[in-house]
Amino acid sequence: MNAKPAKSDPIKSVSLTRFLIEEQRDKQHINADLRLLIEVVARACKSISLAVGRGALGGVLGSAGTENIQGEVQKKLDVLSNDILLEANEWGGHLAALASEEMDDPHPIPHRYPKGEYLLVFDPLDGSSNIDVNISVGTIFSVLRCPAGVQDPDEKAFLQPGTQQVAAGYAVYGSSTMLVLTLGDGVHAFTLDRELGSFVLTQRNLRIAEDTREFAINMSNLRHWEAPMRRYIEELLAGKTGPRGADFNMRWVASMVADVHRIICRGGTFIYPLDAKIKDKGGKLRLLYEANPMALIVEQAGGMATNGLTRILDIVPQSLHQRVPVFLGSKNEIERVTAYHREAAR
Ligand code: P6P
Repeated sequence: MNAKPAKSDPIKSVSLTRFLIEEQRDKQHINADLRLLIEVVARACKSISLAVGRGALGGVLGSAGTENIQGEVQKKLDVLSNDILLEANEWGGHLAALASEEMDDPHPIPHRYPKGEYLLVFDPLDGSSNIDVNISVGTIFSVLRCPAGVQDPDEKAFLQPGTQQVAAGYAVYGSSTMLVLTLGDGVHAFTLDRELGSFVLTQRNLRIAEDTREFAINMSNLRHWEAPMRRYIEELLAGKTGPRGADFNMRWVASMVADVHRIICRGGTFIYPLDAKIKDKGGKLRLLYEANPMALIVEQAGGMATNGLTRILDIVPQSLHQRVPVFLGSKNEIERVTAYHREAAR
């Protein structure tokens, strides 16, 4: 007799709504506005998951024929995901402004709606180069408080170090759609129950193993890397007979959300270092809506996140779309590769 697939028992299972109410009422970790913000973002991610999941049937694959401030060709789903998040968050009264990878400047809350105390900054669809080939993509978001007394937040209001984040999370649109969230007290994962139409808590307090034998990096850039980066990777590639005395495995999805999710689930490192090609830009990944939210999540799960020299969350942003090198994941490996960079810098 085949075992029946375990259905999520709606009585025993904890929905995202119930989890957030308990975080607000029982633990006073969040207030009603932040609870509403997270629920609204989660609902928007459900809509994005539907659009992504339609693939070629949804008529939204391929290029939108426009470029964003990054100089990247926008996919139709980039623009659609951005619009979904804007529309979902404008009217609730919980935000003072929004900012996005896909928009040059912050998006003000229309005057017809009340404003709130929070700023939301997001990458609406990270890894979008993978959409047309059906590889996992995701949404990354970060929540900051609007500085006191600022009525009309401009770019400057967003330029806060990552330690100021009150929440951060990502949705990964993979074989299942998951929402991974931190409110500053651990990292928790929710899986979208498509029949119930709601996110159900499936893992509490995720922890990243301090040691790992798995690394994620785009090896095609090896010839462009700085010496400490080449030293670190060459030691991993040398395996058992090399200085590390162990064999290592490599992954690279080219969707930060997918690579980070794997690390949250089973350990590992994700590295996008400075290289000669992107040195003048300061790096590949964006600080405010990729590096910072992922760094908060990784640290909350017991991992580490640096730019090769200093803690990512301590960096004071100079501009909305600022880029940084990213080294994150299993603590002992990130400590080692960061030590190599600091040694070289001395
Ligand atoms: P490369 C996707 O465009 C992204 O911003 C991250 O999600 C991903 O990790 C990285 O860029 C991939 O970069 O140079 O390997 O295409």
